[in-house]
Amino acid sequence: MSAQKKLENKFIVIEGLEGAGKTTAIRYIGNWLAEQGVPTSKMTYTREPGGTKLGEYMRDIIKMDLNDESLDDKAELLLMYASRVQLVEAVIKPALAQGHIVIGDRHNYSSLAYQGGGRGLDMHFIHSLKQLSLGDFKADFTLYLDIDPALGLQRARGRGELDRIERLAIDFFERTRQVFLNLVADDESAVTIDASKTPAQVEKAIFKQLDNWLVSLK
Ligand code: Z5A
Repeated sequence: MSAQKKLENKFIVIEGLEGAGKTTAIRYIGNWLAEQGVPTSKMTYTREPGGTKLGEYMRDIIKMDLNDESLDDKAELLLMYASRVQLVEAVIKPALAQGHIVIGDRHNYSSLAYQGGGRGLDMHFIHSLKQLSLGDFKADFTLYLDIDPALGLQRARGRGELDRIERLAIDFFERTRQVFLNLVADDESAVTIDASKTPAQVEKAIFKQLDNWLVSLK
């Protein structure tokens, strides 16, 4: 079977802390897919929160700074899921059904890591919410870009002002990172990439992991 055929209907997700280089890595994934003969017309890119008209409104709310009212942690989680369900049902599933490869900038791991690890919300609650709203739907392959939070935030800072979540204390991101690492360790369809390396080294590592994954596909 050709590589292109094997890759049809696959959902690849990139995860990581801010400044890990997800945006950059997504370009590398697109280049790798093109090398496998996948036409760009068969690649669908998504981001979370967001990726749909309604989801982008929710993203604005999530990032919004309200001086006189703070977003409750559970409300934040529910907004992440509202945005995700809208994206999965309106964009991701239809694209996969048409044989597209979907490349997602963040997905379910982010809620477990940020809202579960960072905010300290109950993991069972998040797992139940995921199961109730999306059932067994999950990424076929997850690339987690691992970075020391201090370095990630330094990179993010170089790009402009930090948002509401990015301004949280460093231990929030340490807890978030730990959950990401635990999730990858327990998931055979997920790998860790050392994102502290140079862009060229990160690109090489991503290509290598994608090559290995492709070989494993039937
Ligand atoms: N969030 C959540 O809490 N729960 C959820 O369920 C979901 C999300 C889905 C989304 O913000 C926020 O929502 C995020 C998590 C939370 N909040 N925080 N904090 P976002 O989408 O706006 O932000 P992001 O996902 O964190 O993306 P980012 O900040 O743009 O990071 P990035 O895409 O990983 O980084 P980048 O833009 O590719 O790179 C950052 C800079 O580093 C840039 O100048 C690059 O040129 C540079 N860079 C990239 N790679 C390298 C290497 N290898 N070396 C040196 N410099 C590099």
